[in-house]
Amino acid sequence: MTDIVISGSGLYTPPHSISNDELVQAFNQYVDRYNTRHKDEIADGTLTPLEYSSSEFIIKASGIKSRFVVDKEGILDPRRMRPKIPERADEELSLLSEIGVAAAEQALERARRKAEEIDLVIVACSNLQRAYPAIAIEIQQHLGCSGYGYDMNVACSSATFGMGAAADAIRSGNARCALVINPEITSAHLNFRDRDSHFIFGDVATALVVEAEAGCRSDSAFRILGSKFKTQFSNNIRNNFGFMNNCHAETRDSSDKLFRQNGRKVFKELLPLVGSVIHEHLQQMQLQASDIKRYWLHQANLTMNLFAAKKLLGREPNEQELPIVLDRYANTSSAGSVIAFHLYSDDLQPGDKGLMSSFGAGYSVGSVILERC
Ligand code: CO8
Repeated sequence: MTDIVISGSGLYTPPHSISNDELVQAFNQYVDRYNTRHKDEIADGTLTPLEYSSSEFIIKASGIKSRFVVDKEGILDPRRMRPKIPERADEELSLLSEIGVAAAEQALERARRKAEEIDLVIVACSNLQRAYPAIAIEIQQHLGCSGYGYDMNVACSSATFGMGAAADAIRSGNARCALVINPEITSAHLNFRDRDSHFIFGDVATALVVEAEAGCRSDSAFRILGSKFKTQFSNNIRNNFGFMNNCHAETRDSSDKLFRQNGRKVFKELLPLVGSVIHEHLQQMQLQASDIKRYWLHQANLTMNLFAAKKLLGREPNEQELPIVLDRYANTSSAGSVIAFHLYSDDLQPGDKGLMSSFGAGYSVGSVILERC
């Protein structure tokens, strides 16, 4: 069977960072304004007042200290609480493509590939900015790639599922060299007025070049030893945004058309699923958890990652084994495990093994075992 490698990775980080204190200050100003505006209903008991958010809660519950965003001003304006992202003309490159291209160009350079050598572009992410034409085809055209491209969405697991799809396309002979791109403008799908979730997400884009090992020019490639995927339906992470919204003018802008979740239930239900998928994957590959030098896990919650790694290893993981980027990037949906891989893989030696795992809405879990070439 053809050996497939990740021959390069890329990361685009937006220019603005928002600290927990800045985010909480804007949220609390919004709360004050709301409670003042509705003081009569609150006084007569017909409306519950909104409660303050707190930086202490955010850091304790999630491990997140700050997040990068494409626009800071609009999010921190208590009268607006959403990013200011001007609409672009059809002739202009879309924002999702723009940040995807920035990550892709870096990945191509690391893989020592030219865009013309790419014959498959997969945009795999949670937050596609339009229905069609596919963002992947726009990027394909912009970069000058050949072959074909398509968008896919498996929420936070999109990156690993996208890598699997790219590897399958190369093995079957449909493609020779693929770009898997994860542009996430999560700030456009996040309800910054929701105390439970306003702190969770950040914007970013990542990209990977996936190709056959034979002919690979990169000196920092990772062989894909195997992958395992699992999905199981749940409503606990949900966003009802879609083209059917147009049929219901009354509810078109309601809060269920943005991200919402039952975080506690997600924690309880998803964690065992992640543990079992990774455990079974290691067993199938006849590997022990201790054979894995690095775990590039989905970056949603610090406690969750520490718990998952401890369960696998039977002891506390150290910082080298379990790199964390969510403290400064927050949850970047599909891109989280790829950021960890991009920033924390150069030091691994030939033969060292690492495991990338993403998990989230669906539910969905992806596990990919890699070996430094
Ligand atoms: N400030 C102060 N207090 C707060 C706040 C706040 N901001 N928010 C909640 N509280 C209070 C609550 O009211 C509650 O109070 P009480 O005990 O009196 O009822 C208390 O704090 C505890 O609240 P929770 O039980 O909600 O807190 P948790 O400890 O469970 O932490 C988390 C909440 C951080 C959400 C946690 O449950 C978590 O991380 N769960 C896992 C979530 C996860 O991994 N989700 C994956 C989603 S990502 C994905 O799949 C991609 C989707 C697509 C991306 C969309 C982009 C927008």
